[in-house]
Amino acid sequence: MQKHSAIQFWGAGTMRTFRPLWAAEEMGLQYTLHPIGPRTGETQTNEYTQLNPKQKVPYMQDGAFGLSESVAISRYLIQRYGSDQTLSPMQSLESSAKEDEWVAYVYGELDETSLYVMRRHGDLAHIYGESPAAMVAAKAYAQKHLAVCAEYLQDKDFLLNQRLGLADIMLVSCLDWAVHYQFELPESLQCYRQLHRQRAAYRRAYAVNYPKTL
Ligand SMILES: N[C@@H](CCC(=O)N[C@@H](CS)C(=O)NCC(=O)O)C(=O)O
Repeated sequence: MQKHSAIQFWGAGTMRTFRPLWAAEEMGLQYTLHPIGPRTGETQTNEYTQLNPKQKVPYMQDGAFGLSESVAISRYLIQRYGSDQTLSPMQSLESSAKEDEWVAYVYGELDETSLYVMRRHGDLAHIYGESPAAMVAAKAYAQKHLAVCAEYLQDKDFLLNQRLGLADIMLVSCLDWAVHYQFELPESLQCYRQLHRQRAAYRRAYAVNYPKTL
């Protein structure tokens, strides 16, 4: 276990908070987790707002360096602490661009445009309003893009370079979210998801992020 006890994470219990925890576990990083929840009032305190004015989780500090956004935090950790043995930063402009392509696609189309829209108008309808039409459209939109991922992953275990990377962390976390919302995944995505859920680091991060579900 590497010693990086200066790393602190805030936030637990959602797919966004899971991503940096999974990356950290893959790299054997030591960290302190403040498992605050998004709608518990804990993100609204003065102390937390000073750290992250967005009042959202996840948030990370590595020493004096603070960062929000699940993608940015996960990428920072990989760039700073990754290695060939664990998660490694992309080595060329082209591979980095390919990773960006997948990460932007999964985050933009599956997370924000589909699953989070379903969350806003489903679980969080008391805040954002009921919208059955938005729910139906978001689900259909997710299915379209899950089919694109499924086709690509017919003959692959990883999105890029035959090894786990940020793009996989993004996609697996969205697949977990989709399954939680009762999506029936195409077969190749079911196989891909099951493969990665067996990883020891995934399981450790899951136990830390969702202690109440175990
Ligand atoms: N784009 C951000 C989204 C963060 C986000 O929306 N987090 C939710 C929990 S999943 C949150 O903190 N919600 C509280 C709120 O909106 O008040 C990321 O990927 O980290």
